[in-house]
Amino acid sequence: MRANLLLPSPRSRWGLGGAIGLSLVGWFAATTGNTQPTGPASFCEVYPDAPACASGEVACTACHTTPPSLNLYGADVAAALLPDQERPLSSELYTAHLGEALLAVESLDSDEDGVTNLDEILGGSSPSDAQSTPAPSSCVDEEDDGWSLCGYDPQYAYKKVMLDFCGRSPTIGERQAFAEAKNPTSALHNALDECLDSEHWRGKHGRVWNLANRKIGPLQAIKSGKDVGPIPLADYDDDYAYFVWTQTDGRDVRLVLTGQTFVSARVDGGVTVYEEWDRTPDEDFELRGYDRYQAVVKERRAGMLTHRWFLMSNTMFTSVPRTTAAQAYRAYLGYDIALLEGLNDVPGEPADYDSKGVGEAACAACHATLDPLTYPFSRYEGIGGGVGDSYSYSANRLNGFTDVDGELVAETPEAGVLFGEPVEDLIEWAAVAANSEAFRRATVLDYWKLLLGEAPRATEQAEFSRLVRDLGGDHGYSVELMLHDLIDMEAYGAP
Ligand SMILES: [Ca+2]
Ligand SMILES: [Ca+2]
Repeated sequence: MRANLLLPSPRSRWGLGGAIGLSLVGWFAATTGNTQPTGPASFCEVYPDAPACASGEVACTACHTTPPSLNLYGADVAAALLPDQERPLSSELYTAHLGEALLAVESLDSDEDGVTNLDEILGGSSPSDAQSTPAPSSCVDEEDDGWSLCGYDPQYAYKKVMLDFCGRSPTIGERQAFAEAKNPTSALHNALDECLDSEHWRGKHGRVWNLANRKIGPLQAIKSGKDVGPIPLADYDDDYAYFVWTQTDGRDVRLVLTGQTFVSARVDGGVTVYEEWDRTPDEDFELRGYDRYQAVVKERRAGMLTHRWFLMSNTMFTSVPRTTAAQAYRAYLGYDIALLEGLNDVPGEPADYDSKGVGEAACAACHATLDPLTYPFSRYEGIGGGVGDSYSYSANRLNGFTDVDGELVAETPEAGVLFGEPVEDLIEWAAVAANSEAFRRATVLDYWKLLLGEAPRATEQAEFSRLVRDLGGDHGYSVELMLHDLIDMEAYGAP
């Protein structure tokens, strides 16, 4: 029965199968074109400051049109890669020699637009598209209307802080006061502190709240609680409230993945109040009823990864919930496996406990990463189907799937592997994730894009990398401290 209860097209929104299948056919058929899963990471080891590497790994489109077809640059790289060696190359040879091939084609102009491949890579344009060339520096060092066009401008930064964080332009009086401030830096940071408390920034449906849209994937039709939909299954207001709470008031942003309490949001006199709460599943059931209660016991909670909405909308009816793990990897760590990002093969995987055929060559590359990434999620119930209550933790959950997925599914381990590191369960998975550079990078990138409208440019890589590093150091994982640093950066305050 479980496969028949369909929700409003969630498959098409969240389903990975199609995308992975398509990409992987390309990936593997492409061995003649010398493509391997290690390519994107190797590229970024050679060009760590390339804008295309802002997320840690370059997209496969750096070398491909649609895999397996190589683009102009990819074709030059392939030709320069051990040209005397028989094809297809082994992955060892490929990995060992890709760097040399990249260097060998740096001085070429693959797309004949007059700019060398190296200048294009570092300048953030495509070495394979003649229409794409590095943007000329917009900085002309002269004064114009009192604005410094090059370098950081406190007046400009102040106006931007007011707009970005308070949602309004400063009044004439405020601008005057800022211009006359003895210490513009501290005036700027005072303004930021005030605006960080504004409804525009941290209120219900404010900017931080909306930053969670892609992570949560709200669907009003199946929402429970306030603004209930026709088929109430879970209340994503829990997820939004929890997210905003982790991002504000100096809290440790790692709680997104590691916290074991919940948060509610209520609007009191026009101000959104976030309140942490901690109830057992039974207590929450008593208080909020079947369609809203959070069913995972405290010691098995891993922040937003075990919230009811997340399990409902991702795990749904599956035994080995790959979509859930893929969404966690993409939403919180910045790696989209469907785009062949963040691949770390685990030897012996995929074992294919649920008999989905993922061991076949066309699937194996992604699933050697994705499946061990997924096992720790397999003990959390989705929509019915297992052995316990929906959205709860059940150690022997997979026993409830042997009739559908075969006897072997019950052998699926709970232990898995994330970033090459073995983890016993989802609690350890979440800890490894929360302490990773990938998580810091994804967190900073969210705010960078929110405030600057795009990923870091070539010239901004150093500032971006500093924020990623300091979030785990000087900022003590506080988003607000990170933002205080961000508004001091040239990327933010140079008009
Ligand atoms: Ca070129
Ligand atoms: Ca170009």
